[in-house]
Amino acid sequence: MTKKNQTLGEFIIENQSSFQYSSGELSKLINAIRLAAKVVNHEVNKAGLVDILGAAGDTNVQGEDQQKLDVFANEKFIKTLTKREIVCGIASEEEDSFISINSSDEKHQNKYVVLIDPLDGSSNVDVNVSVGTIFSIYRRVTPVGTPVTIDDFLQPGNKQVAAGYVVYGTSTMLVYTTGDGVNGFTLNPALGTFYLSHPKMQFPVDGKIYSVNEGNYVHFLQGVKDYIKYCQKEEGDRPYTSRYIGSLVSDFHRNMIKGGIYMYPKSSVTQNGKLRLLYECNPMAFIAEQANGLAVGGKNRIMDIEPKELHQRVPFFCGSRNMVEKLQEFLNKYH
Ligand code: AHM
Ligand code: MG
Repeated sequence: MTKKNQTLGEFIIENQSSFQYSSGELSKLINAIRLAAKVVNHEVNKAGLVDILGAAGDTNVQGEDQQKLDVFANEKFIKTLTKREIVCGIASEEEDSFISINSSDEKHQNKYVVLIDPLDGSSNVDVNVSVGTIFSIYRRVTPVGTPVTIDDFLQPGNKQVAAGYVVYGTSTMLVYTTGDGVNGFTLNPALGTFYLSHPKMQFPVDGKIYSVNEGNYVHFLQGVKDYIKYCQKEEGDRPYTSRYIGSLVSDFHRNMIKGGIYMYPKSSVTQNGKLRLLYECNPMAFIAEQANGLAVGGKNRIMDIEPKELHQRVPFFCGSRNMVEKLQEFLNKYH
C-alpha cells in the first residue's frame, strides 16, 4: 500500500513483506543507500561554495584533502555498504574491478550484490546542474559464503531485484523499484527525511519531448537521424520539444513525469554509444519498464542483453512506450 506523506523508512518496513524473497536484507540495503544518498546530497549542495571552502585538490581547514565529488560519492556509498555488512560485493563505475566483501559474522551470509554509478553526470556539478546516483541490485549466483566472482555481476538486467536513482536537483529525490512499480521520495532537507511524494510513477504512454545530444547528429545512423527529423516535423502534435540536460538521471526523471524519449545512440565515432550497460542502462531500463515505459538498444530489450564485461557500453533508447516503438520503426528500416 502506498500512502502519501509516508516516510521512506515507513514505506520500506510496510512493503517488506510484499517482496517475494523478503528476509529484511534488501530493506537494510535500501536503507543504507538512503543514508549514503543524504550524505552525498549534503556534499553536492555545498559544491557552489567551492571558492570559499576550497576546490578539489586543496587542503581544508582540518588539514584534510578536498575530494572531487564523484570520488567522494564513490567512497561514501562503498563505505556505507561495506561497513554495514549487508552486501557480498560491489561494482562501481568509478572502480576498475568489483569489490568482494567478506562478512566478519560467519552466520550472516549476504546474498546481494550492488552495482552503482555514484555520481552520474558529474561534469555538471561545476555549473550547478543536477546530477544523480544510479544503483542496481542482484542476488548473487555463486554460493553464499564464498567470495563473489565476476559471474555475480555479469547478469542480464532482467535478473535485477531492485534498482533506483537519486536526483540531486532543485529538490533531492530517491526513486526506486523492487519490481512492484516505481515510487519517488522527496528529501525534506530541514528534517533529513525522505517522504513519499510520487507514488506509483508511470511514463505517459505518449510524449512530446525528445532528449539527445544533437551535436552528434552527423555521426548518427540514418534511422536515428530520420527519427529526429520526424520529431521536428510540423504535423499533428509535432514538432516535439527538444530537452537535453546531459545528466541521464535528470533527463530520464523529467521524461518519466512529462512523457518523452531519451536517446544515446551509437555513432560513427562511438561504436557502442557512451552509457554503461550495468551501471546506467539496466537500472534505468528496470525503472522504465516498471513505470510502463520501454528501454531498448535498437531492436533488442536492454534488460535481455547478456553482459560480457563490467564496463560494457551499449546504445540506449528509453522512455514513453509509443515514442520508443516509433523510433524502432525508423531503426528497423535500415538496420
Ligand atoms: P558519466 O558517467 O561520465 O557522467 O557520463 C554519463 C552522462 C549521462 O548522465 C549523460 O546523459 C551523458 O553522459 C551525456 O553525454 P554527452 O555529454 O556525450 O551528451
Ligand atoms: Mg555515469
